[in-house]
Amino acid sequence: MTKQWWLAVAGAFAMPAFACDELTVADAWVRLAPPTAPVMAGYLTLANTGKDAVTVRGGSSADFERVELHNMTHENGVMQMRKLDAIDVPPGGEVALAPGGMHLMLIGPKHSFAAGDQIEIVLQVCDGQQQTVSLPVREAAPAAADEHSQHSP
Ligand SMILES: [Cu+2]
Repeated sequence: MTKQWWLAVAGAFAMPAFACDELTVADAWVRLAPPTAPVMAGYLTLANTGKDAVTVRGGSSADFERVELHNMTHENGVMQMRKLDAIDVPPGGEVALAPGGMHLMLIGPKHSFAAGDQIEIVLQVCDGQQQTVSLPVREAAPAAADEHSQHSP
């Protein structure tokens, strides 16, 4: 009886934490789209400074009908867009959602946006945890993410 009690306590402490580490977000932006555009694309780099992998399972925004995780791939010379169920950010690693690759697909804008607006997106991470990120609306990629900036003389 006593032994079982101790096992139960040990088990409780050994259980994986439901809370996972927060992701650090950089280079976040949403590409400005015409007011009639049915979707917009959001980009950001997710960095995990914790010891455990952090899984992003999706997102939502008050400004859109829904938010999906997407990936662009080249298949037989054709660009294809696929919905992802989740994106894993490994411990100590980072994952870039950037033009031409993975992105946040913002579906069904509820109003129009202008450059400089901030779009708040709630990411679903790990087991039901939420992390709110703010993405500024821009006409083009931030200079830091522009590969041409590396070619300056
Ligand atoms: Cu997409």
